[in-house]
Amino acid sequence: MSETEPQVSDLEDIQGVVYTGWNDHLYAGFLFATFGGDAKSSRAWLETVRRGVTPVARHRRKGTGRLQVALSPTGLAALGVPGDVIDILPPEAQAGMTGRRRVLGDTDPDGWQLGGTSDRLDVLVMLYARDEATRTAMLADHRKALVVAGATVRPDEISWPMIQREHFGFADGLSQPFLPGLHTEPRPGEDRIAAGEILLGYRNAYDRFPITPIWDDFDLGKNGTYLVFRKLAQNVAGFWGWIADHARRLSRGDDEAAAQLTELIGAKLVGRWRSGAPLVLSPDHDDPAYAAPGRTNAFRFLQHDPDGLLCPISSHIRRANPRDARGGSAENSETVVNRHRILRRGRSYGTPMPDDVARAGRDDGVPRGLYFICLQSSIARGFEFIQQTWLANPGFLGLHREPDPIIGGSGGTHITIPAEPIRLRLDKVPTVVTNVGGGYFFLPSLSALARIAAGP
Ligand code: N7H
Repeated sequence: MSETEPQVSDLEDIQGVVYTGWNDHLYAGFLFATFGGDAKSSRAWLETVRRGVTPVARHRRKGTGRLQVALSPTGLAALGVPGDVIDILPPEAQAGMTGRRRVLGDTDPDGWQLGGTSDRLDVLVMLYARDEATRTAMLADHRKALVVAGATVRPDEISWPMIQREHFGFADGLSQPFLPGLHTEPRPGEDRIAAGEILLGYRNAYDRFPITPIWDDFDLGKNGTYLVFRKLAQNVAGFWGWIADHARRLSRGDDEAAAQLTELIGAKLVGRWRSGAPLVLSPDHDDPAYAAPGRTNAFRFLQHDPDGLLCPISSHIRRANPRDARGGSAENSETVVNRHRILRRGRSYGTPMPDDVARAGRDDGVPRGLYFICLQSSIARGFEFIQQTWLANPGFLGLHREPDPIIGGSGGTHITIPAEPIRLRLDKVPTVVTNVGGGYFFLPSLSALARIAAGP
C-alpha cells in the first residue's frame, strides 16, 4: 500500500470527480436534501445509490450518466455514523459554510437560497449526463428515491451546458494542480502536489497524513476528500458595464479604442484573456495559441513579470495562485503556495448574457452564476485560505485596500493596473459576485459509502 499516491486498486474506490470534471457530460444537475428521521430508510437509500457511483477507474465506461454522492457532517449523523467518529472531522468541516461565514466574508445566511441558517443540507447528489433528457430523467429518479426514503429535497440545481467558459466570458478550469497516481504526466507549468493535499489517506505537503475519521477499524476518510459547493451569483452587466465606462472615459470618444481597452481591462482583472491565454505570455492581445493545454500554464510571475506590469498583482489568477511570487525566493514561494491548492470542478448556471448587453451595462434580471465546486483534504488550508488570505484580503502582498476584483466583495475600492510610465487606477470596483448559498461536504470513497450504508 502506497502512502504517497493512489494505486490502481484505489482508482476503483475514489469518486470520479476527483479525476475529472466530467466535461464530456455537458449537462449537470445537483440535488440537495435533508434526510428524514429514520436512519434505516436513509441507509437503505444509500445502499442502493452507492452502487451507481462512478469511480475514477470507470470514468471511460459506456453508459449514459455519471453519479457522485457527498455527505455533510449532519448527513453522516442522520445515517447513524457515531458522534465520536464525526467529531474527528476538522472543525471547519463541522462548522459548515454558515458557521464559517466570518472567515469567508459572507452575507447573513438567513437570506441564502441554499444551505442558509435553518436549511440543513445532509446530502448532495451530483449527476452528469451527455444530453438534457438523460439529466432530466436522472434528476427525477434520484429525487423520487430520496423522497421515498423520507428525505426533503430542494429544487433542482441545473447547470447551463457551457463548459470551461464562465459567465463573464472567460475560459475556466485551465489551471489545476497535478495529482500523482491519478493524472499521468504534468503539462508544462502544472505543479505536482502531494496526493494528501487533495485525498485523505496519503501524505500531504507536510509529509503527514490528513486527519481521518476512523469507525471501529474502518478508515472512513481514505480515498475521500472534502467538497465545497458555493452558489455564486454573477452580475455580468455590472462587471462589463463598469469596465466599459472606464474604457470609454479613457478613450475619449474613440469607440474602437474603447472596445479594445474594455477587453484589456477585463483581462487585467482576471490575469488571462477570454480565450484563457495568460497575460504573462500574451500581454498585448488575446492570442488563443497560448490557451492550448501544453502552453496555458507555462509561466511564472517572479520569473517573467515581478512587478505585475503584464499581469497585475491584484488580478484574480495571481492572487488565487501566486506561484513563485508570494514573497522570498521562487522555491520557497512555490513550496508554500502548493500547500494551498484545490481541484476546481465548477459549472455555470443560468443563460449567458450577450456581449453587447453586458458591455452596455444593461441588467436583464436573469439569475446566472457559477456553482463553484472544489476539492481538498483540508477546507481551512484549501478553499478558505485562498478566499480569505489571498482573494478577499485588501492588503494582499502589500496592496492597499485592494481585494480581488472578481470575488473580493470589493464594492467601493479600487484596482491598480501597473503600467509604464504611469499605472492605471480604476475606482469604485463594483461587487460582481455574491454568494447565495452552499455547504461543506465530505466526498467519501466507494468503500466508505458502503460502510456507512451498512450502519452501526
Ligand atoms: Fe476563480 N473568472 O471567470 O474570473 N477563476 N473565479 N475562484 N480561480 C480562475 O485557470 C472566477 C473563485 C481560483 O492556478 C480563472 O481556470 C469566477 C473562487 C483558482 O492560475 C477564471 C468566479 C475561488 C484559480 C476565474 C471565481 C477561485 C482560478 C482562470 C466566481 C477560491 C486557478 C482560468 C464567480 C476561493 C489560478 C483557470 C491559477 C482561476 C474566474 C471564483 C479560485 C477566469 C467568475 C471562489 C485557485
